[in-house]
Amino acid sequence: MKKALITGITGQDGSYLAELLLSKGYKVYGLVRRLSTPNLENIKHIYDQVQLIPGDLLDQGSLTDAIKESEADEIYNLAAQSFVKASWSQPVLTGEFTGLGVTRMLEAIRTVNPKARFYQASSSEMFGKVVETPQKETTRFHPRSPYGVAKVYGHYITLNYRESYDIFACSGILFNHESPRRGIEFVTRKITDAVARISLGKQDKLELGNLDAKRDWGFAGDYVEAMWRMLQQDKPDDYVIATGENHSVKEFVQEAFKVVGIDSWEKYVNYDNPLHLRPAEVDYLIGDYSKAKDKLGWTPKTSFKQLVEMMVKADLEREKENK
Ligand code: NAP
Ligand code: F7E
Repeated sequence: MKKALITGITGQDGSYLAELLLSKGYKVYGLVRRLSTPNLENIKHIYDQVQLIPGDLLDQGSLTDAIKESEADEIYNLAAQSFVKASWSQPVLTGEFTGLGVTRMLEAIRTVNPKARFYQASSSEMFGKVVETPQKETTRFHPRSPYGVAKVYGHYITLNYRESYDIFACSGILFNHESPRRGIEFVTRKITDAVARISLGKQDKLELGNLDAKRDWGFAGDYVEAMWRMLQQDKPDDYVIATGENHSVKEFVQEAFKVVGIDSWEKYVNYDNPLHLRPAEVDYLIGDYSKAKDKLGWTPKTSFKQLVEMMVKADLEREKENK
């Protein structure tokens, strides 16, 4: 039986990846940090099938112990401070978790089990102020936030451990991916939850920032399959994972309101709210996933329309239950 360790198992991607690996017969371990109130909502349905190990990306000893205890063949580093906006108010913490945390994981692998395969969650935020369109593995990085900068560091330290120590280390450069398990502060969930609440008469207005930014949005459930495929190859490499299609935040809003039968979305939405604008914006992202298609045989399965509908319907169900 293969063994896998997932950092960030309680997050959106960690929970979908855990489901996928369990379905493939893996023994799944998840690293969880200590919180005063445990955050296990995303994994409550598989809680008794996974083994949780306490640890924190800030604490080298706990990472070393987790790799020893799990004896993992595959290690997926999904944990991070992942909210771009928060990275301006907590830039040092973001650097510690999202940047140096990767080095701590790689050091733990190097000292405990350098034969383990490693996946690093890199991000399209590394392209930031894009220098070419669509963005691919060879596109030069120009990050626009402390988060993006920390991810560039994580990306290159992963490459460096591959070249220095021959560790099987891969980076997936994933474009935005969403789901009903997306954190509520990210724009897609914020919109779908508000649309559900507005249609049920529980909320009047939705406050947003910049509606013109364009993102290449896919479904998280499709993207974790690509992570797993990267670690099954003969050689470690880096891959862009995307849909090859992008939409503006405004289009996402329109599509979400359509799901509940509201065409006049403008009545319910305030935008350019300074609270939700960023010191530097990433205006336009669209990924070229042809390398992943050729080498991994991976393609996205869920369309933009299906994704929006899935998220609005899940929030409607949730909001009906939370009377
Ligand atoms: P997420 O939902 O925000 O999950 C982040 C996870 O990291 C949570 O389980 C969180 O645990 C954990 N974590 C945070 N700080 C930690 C620490 N110091 N020690 C241990 N665990 C810690 O993120 P996601 O959307 O699933 O994304 C997964 C990864 O992919 C992240 O690295 C993200 O930056 C990257 N990424 C995401 C996207 C996207 O569109 N979703 C695109 C590209 C890259 P708690 O439950 O305790 O908070
Ligand atoms: O913003 C605009 C905002 O916070 C998307 C993370 O998973 O994907 C994610 O980062 C866009 C931006 O995601 C609001 O200005 C407008 O242009 O949902 P987001 P993100 O910043 O793209 C990348 C790939 C990651 O790696 C990250 O971990 O939407 N926007 N109004 C807003 N955004 C938010 N959050 N809230 C608003 O009210």
